[in-house]
Amino acid sequence: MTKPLEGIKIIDFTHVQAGPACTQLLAWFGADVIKVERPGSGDVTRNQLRDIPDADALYFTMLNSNKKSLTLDTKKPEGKEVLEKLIRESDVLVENFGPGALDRMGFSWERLNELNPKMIVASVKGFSDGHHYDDLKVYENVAQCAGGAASTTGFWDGPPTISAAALGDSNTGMHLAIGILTALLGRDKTGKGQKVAVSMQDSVLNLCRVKLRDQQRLERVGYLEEYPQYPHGEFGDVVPRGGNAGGGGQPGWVLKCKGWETDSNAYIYFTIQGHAWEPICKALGKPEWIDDPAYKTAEARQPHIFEIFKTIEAWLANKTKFEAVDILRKFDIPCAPVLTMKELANDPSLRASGTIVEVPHKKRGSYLTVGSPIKFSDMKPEVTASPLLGEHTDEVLAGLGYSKQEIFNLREVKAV
Ligand code: CAO
Repeated sequence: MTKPLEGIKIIDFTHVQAGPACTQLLAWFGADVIKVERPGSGDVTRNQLRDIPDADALYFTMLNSNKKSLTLDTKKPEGKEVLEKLIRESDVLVENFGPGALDRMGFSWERLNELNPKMIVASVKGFSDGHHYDDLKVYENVAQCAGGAASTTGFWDGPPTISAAALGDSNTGMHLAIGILTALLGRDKTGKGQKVAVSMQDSVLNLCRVKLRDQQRLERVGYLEEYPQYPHGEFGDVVPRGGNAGGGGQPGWVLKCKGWETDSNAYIYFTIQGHAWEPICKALGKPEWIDDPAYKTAEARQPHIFEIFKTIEAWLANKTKFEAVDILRKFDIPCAPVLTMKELANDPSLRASGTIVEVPHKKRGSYLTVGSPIKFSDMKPEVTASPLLGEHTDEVLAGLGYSKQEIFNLREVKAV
């Protein structure tokens, strides 16, 4: 089958993580993504945290698969001219420069819309347009702090904490991809392009939706019954950090398994789902808890939830995290081992599903990456290597009608 986004041409003016994650996703699904990079240096991540001296860093290769690379100095008049040609025949331009950079380059939304009224112009910024911080440059952890994730992550007696998941970067890229696809569908109806903007703060906050729920509940009733602070601790006037408590109505915690003394990941996440209480008691060998009024309901259990978790940990003491889950799954208890990156990298199920893929690369040899987390019945997105810097410059320029001599001339003035 032809891929659904085949025929959609995207100018990928992105760098670092938030923008590249978006355009990589669109490339997996068939879009022709041309990454425009500064001659000589390219995306800064090509050089960041290198593990092989002369080869593109994994930071770059894992966020730029399936793309083409065109080097172009868009501050030089010759480079601007090439970009204008590209804009005239592209469907989407995606960028995540610092505030105002595209305008300073001479490509404001008005200008882009004038050059190609059908083009969708998609941007990531740290804060939304008009926000009182909209002049700030933003990286991942800054966004996690600005979007409410840091103040609500971690333990109550520790500082605000950053998640390892890229809530500010890749998450914002995924939001932008949804915006772009929506605008493409819109264009089918109206014939017009539009500007799509996503801020990192908004994208983080969107994922912290339940914490805004909790803020309102706290203001109304003064406590949050599913947090570890309830009923013995104190609540202030802001949503506290809840450690490893469940975010919904199901209490849960990270519990020690056999070997935790030496293995920092010998843990499972255990959820006490209300209707699973009976199977939990059976699995733990505590049938007497099933009808005991002190344990029978979620409300009754909450005051001594940590005593219950301790009992479960005693049960787990002679079971590895994998053995424990193998027993608990038979009782339909929502749980999972705490998996390390090493375990995930070697997980046969993730390899089989295409979620972890091995990609051959011209300079690096093979490397592992995360493939499409979205699965389709009629398409298996194939991951191909990220491009070398400027690998497709000649091909893209020839496609725009430039002759060999003209390409040579562009090289002479260092525009490509
Ligand atoms: N040719 C010539 N110039 C180019 C170019 C090209 N091909 N590509 C980029 N540039 C220039 C831009 O025009 C800009 O120049 P000016 O600042 O002189 O106008 C400059 O390179 C890029 O600026 P920047 O602000 O984007 O880069 P930075 O390294 O200073 O900041 C970042 C990086 C990520 C903080 C900033 O881009 C940003 O805030 N982006 C929006 C939020 C975002 O996406 N952050 C997530 C990054 S992932 O962690």
